[in-house]
Amino acid sequence: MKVILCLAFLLCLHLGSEGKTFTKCELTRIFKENGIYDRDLDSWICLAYHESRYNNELVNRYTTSQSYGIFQIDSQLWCDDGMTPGAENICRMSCQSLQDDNLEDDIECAKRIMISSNGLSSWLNWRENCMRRDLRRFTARC
Ligand SMILES: [Ca+2]
Repeated sequence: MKVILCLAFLLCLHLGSEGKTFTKCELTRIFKENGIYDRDLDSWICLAYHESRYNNELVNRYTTSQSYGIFQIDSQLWCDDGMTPGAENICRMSCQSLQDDNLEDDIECAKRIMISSNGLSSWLNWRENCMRRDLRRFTARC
């Protein structure tokens, strides 16, 4: 009995810590619905893949801030997580909203980041893994 309880507890812990992981085809559909042009879809999917492996609950902690969600948006500038000193919250949203299943606000914030800086090049992961590469596989068969 103890063993079963223990296993159930571990399973709950495991399930509790696991975010929603989208498929590339789900993301393709959601990005289209939120105004991403067809020609940009593979770039956006590549970005989401290299930032979070499509997992919207991913949080990475750094010395002074955290990054959240599918695009790993940083709390220093873009969202408010209540624990980042001097946060600017330019997207006017809570960072926790970057971890739910509704990606509309995540996409709006990502667009804002692109407009205010260097487009998709604002993300180091995009420059290192997506820029000037053949990205067709990211939207293939979707
Ligand atoms: Ca959201």
